[in-house]
Amino acid sequence: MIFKQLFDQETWTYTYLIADPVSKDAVLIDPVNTHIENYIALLESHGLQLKYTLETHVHADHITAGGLLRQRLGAQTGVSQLCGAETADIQIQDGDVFEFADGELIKVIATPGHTPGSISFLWRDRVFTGDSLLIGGCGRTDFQGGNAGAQYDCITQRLFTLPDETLVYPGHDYQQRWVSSIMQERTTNPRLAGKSREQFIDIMNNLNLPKPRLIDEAVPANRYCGLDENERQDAIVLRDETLPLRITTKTEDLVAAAKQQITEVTVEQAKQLLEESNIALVDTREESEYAAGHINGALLLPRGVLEFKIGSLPELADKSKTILIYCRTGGRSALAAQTLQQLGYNNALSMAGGFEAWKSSLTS
Ligand SMILES: N[C@@H](CCC(=O)N[C@@H](CS)C(=O)NCC(=O)O)C(=O)O
Ligand SMILES: [Fe+2]
Repeated sequence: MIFKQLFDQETWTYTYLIADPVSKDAVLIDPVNTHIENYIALLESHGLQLKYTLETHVHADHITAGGLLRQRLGAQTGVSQLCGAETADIQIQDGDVFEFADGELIKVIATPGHTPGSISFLWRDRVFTGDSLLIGGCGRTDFQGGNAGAQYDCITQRLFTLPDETLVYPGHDYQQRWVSSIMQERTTNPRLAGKSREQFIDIMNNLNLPKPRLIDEAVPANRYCGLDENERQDAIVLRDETLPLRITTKTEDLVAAAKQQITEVTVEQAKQLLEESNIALVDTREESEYAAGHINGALLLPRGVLEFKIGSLPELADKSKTILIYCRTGGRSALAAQTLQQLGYNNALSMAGGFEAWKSSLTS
């Protein structure tokens, strides 16, 4: 597996990349908007496909790159449902499990206190605690609905009960420390080790920290996955209110849900449509697949960059035009047709069986 701890020195924020070099699935935890180009370059350098961006909470001190990464790469954004970030694709709940690559699991542990929607992510032997538990400290609880008692309870009952050797990767560190462990924090964290709930609450109520510099800008932006005001309206349109808010982790589930909402046509029907009318034909596979062979006249529009690139294709400017989409076997094209519907195209059709079915119809 690929694991990288990235650092934003402006806000002392840690971002984490977890990826599988075989399946190419990648996940980013707490990405920062100013680093978007670095993330894209990093993903590209390993040939990775970003599947999810996950937030530990609605941050007060920096703006997330989640919304931009959705626009640019099609990655789904995940934020706790208690964060009030309604444009996030996945409204995360305690106990949710994100599956990626071949059986890699990221488990969600609700750790409220710094904010009501703060969560931690457990992957293999490491836990990403956001600002719930920091190295030798913890996130403040004096704004954004913070609650010191809740923070004490979740740290002592949920995080400190993980195996001692579990590595703790925090959301920030203001002294250039990178990683800790559950045992180290349980036994040495000055706010928690040997402290009662009352003592902890007393400490937290007397920190007297200045307000984060960017709070007035960051909190509202992060509730829209970091998008600025001009982009928010689009984000609302993109979010499909008819999809369940619960997470669907398996691609097959997403495809099955998409197929309920879109219209599929057979290869024979597709051929007829192409002969009879002026429709747009879209190949939504990757560039390399397209280069290896495609249906004559098809426009290349890979699903991962669909929302991002569609505006540059004049053939797709008319949203009432019939658009026939295909991929290799019909899964990605169903998802792409669904996305087009969400973008306001009312005649997007997916070709069942994809290019494979098309090729066998020519030889049979
Ligand atoms: N000086 C920083 C303060 C950042 C801050 O308050 N960070 C929050 C997390 S969002 C916190 O809990 N800090 C804990 C601490 O400073 O001990 C800024 O202006 O951004
Ligand atoms: Fe925070």
